[in-house]
Amino acid sequence: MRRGMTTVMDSIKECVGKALEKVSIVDVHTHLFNSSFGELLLWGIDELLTYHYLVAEVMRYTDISYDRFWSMSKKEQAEFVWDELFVKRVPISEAARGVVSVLSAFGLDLSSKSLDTYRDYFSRYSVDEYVDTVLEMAHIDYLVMTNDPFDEKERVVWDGSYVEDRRFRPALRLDQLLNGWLNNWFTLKSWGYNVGEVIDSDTLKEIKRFLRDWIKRMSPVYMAVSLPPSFELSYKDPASIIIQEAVLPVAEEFNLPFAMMVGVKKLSNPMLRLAGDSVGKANIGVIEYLCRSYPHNKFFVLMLSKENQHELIVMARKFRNLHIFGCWWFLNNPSIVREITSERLDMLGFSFTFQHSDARVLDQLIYKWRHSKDVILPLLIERYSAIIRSGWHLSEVEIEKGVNALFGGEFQSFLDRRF
Ligand code: FIX
Ligand code: ZN
Repeated sequence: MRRGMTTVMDSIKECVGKALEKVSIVDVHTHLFNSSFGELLLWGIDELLTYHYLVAEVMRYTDISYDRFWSMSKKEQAEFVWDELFVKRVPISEAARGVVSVLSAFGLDLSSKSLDTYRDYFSRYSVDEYVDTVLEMAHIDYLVMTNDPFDEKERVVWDGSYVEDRRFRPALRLDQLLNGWLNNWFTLKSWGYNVGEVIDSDTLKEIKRFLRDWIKRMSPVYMAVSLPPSFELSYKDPASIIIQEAVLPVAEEFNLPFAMMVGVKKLSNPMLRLAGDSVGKANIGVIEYLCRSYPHNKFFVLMLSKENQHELIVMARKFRNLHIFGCWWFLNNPSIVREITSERLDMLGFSFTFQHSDARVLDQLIYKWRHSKDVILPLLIERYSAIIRSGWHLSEVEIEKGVNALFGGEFQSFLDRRF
């Protein structure tokens, strides 16, 4: 790219655009399932419209009771959302625009605003055809599921009908074990693990056996937990004890990252159910202490509060066993993705994972990645232009390599490292 500066800038735009179009994406955190999990895999227009982000948004425009909304069928809820957010108003919020992006990607006529026409279109696909189509359209190499052994519907699949699909990799989710110990220790006992409510050395030994059993069964990419903003390390807190005395030792044994998703205030508004969670600033000192005290463990972290982002990026500079990822949930809006990603590029170069989808509905992969690429395109053009202005000689291959790193390549390297 050694031509005159103007053509160089034009060719950077073209090269970055091409690299973003062709990159094969690793989606490091989703709530999707492969088709062997049956109805747990959500897809299609009615699931798109009843995504909990849109439920929270639609309830702001109405005074119907929450019970009245929840008493509607999925189809009626979808029609209610469609009418309020797409017929009566322009769908300009990120989650609403996402539905528009999906419908456009399939070339559907949006001027008709006919929900039944869209339903009819999607009804022509079998689930496996639709999985292939969506993963192809979104350029997904593989995605990581969220797998909870305590979820009855899911455990049945693991006990029998699970069929591996390399495009859907498991993650062992530990919220019920860690945050729900007092309610769930007896379930663990009923499964044959000789645990007691008091977390003594014998119970810790059995918790480790449970973890090893599920790691051998699932071959997870990582173990994960979502933690409240109030989470602190304390030998009075079951989650804190089990993390330090069981999860981290077993994670190190299998060289698995421990994913900590920090800052979710569960059920701020319980009437909204899954849509009722909110956010709080967490104590970055917890991440700092764990990364420093467990140098042979790998920590895969995202935080939900915008106020935590700067200090998390600085912490990632201090600890190579900390890999930060994604613009999570309330952060996954262009204005904030732009700000967070700019600072990460400035301070971490390529040593982070730009984004994840957190998709709950298969079709969302199409819009979440399209929208994210639209945000990062100008940021990368600006940085590559700046490095050329500073005198660097840049090749097309180097641009592609950088994009690959940010879309899962550096994550894969982090998985392979043993500290
Ligand atoms: O804990 C999590 O994995 C969160 O991402 C979810 O609980 C949340 O509902 C979500 O899907 C956010 O995007
Ligand atoms: Zn999630």
